[in-house]
Amino acid sequence: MGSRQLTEPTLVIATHNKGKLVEIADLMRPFGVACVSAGDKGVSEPEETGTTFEANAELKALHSARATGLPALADDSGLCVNALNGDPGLYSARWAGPTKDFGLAMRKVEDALAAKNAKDRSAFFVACLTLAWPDGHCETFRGEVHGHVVWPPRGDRGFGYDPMFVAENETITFGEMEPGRKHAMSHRARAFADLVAACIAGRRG
Ligand code: ITT
Repeated sequence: MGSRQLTEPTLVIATHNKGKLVEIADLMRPFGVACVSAGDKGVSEPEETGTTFEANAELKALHSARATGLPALADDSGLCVNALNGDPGLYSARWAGPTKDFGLAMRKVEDALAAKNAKDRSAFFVACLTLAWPDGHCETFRGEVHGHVVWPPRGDRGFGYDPMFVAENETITFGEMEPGRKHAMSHRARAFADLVAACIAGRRG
């Protein structure tokens, strides 16, 4: 059976993270779908109780879809560092603490690597995107981008852990990269390309 198509004119972007919101709005722009954020719709942030990126993306998308009566797109993502057994992973947002201080979160990653005297600095970003409808139907897509983490962080573009991540075959961090170039290779862009092919293809223009 094929994937459900997004035919509605308006989509809720089910995130309270400004950096993600900007990226998802950029990626959606060519498809002529009006995007509103969950925050603008007054939707609360659900508790992320899932044990996988997929489960958390579905829980967030369904929460917004049911609260608004509109289809909703959520992203659950994180940075997985191999020498740290995949941490901060699902807890990437939580490592930044209540003030969402990603300088602190990046320092925690570096300190954890130093504590292990780790030589392996390989890491990857994961993004799971779920498109959910108010009737409970979900379509979920996963994207990854592999690379390594550097210290000190470099660049003030992007968000979150971008200043410490260098993708394979690149020399600059995502924090130094022009946004269009990040969108050509990121975990989020890869998941998004599959979502478009499955659920939005044909809508462009
Ligand atoms: P929502 O749940 O409201 O979407 P959040 O920030 O809590 O926002 P997550 O639970 O998915 O989102 O946490 C993922 C964290 O991983 C996020 O806060 C970022 O710091 C980090 N992250 C995800 N994608 C990233 C990217 O492209 N660049 C840098 N950091 C990223």
